[in-house]
Amino acid sequence: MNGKVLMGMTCFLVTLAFAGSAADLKGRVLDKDGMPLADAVVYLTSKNPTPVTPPSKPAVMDQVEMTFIPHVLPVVVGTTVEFLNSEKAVIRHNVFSPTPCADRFNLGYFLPGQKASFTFKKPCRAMILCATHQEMKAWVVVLETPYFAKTDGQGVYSLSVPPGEYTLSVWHETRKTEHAQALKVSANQTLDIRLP
Ligand SMILES: [Cu+2]
Repeated sequence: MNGKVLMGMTCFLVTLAFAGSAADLKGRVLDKDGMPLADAVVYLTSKNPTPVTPPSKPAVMDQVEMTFIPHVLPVVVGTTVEFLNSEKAVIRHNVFSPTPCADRFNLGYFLPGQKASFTFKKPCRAMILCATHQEMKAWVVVLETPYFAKTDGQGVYSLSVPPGEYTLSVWHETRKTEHAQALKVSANQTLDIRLP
């Protein structure tokens, strides 16, 4: 093996090693008073987007005691979401979305133990409603990036991302516009994000 080939291989291996090392990004999403915001979706996009691969198994949004669980479901484009009905009583749900990028789908009525599904083919902030229970509301946040996380009850998010330059965005149902800021990721870091 000559020196040139060896050097080429070494460069290739170093590149591989670098591409494989992801940095951990974590922190909290807070409102302007410093109170934590649950169910916010934090996601990173870049000029060279990473293609997304929908999961082979569907994502799940259940309905229990006339509540959608989870309240916010972030997925990548192409993901099929199964809507379940896990009511103990005989309660019919009729899941639909009034949102155009979710084709204003309407899954019709289904009973406990039955399910219906929809595949989200476009980036979307799809509002999910039930035609029979006006108080029921949820969101499917359809993203074009694999780098996202949802905040927990304490407003905490955590994700892993390859080093690089990104736009960090935050969606929250109470905000009309999404927060966006430039972010350079080079190592593990903690970042609290305040929404106006
Ligand atoms: Cu319902």
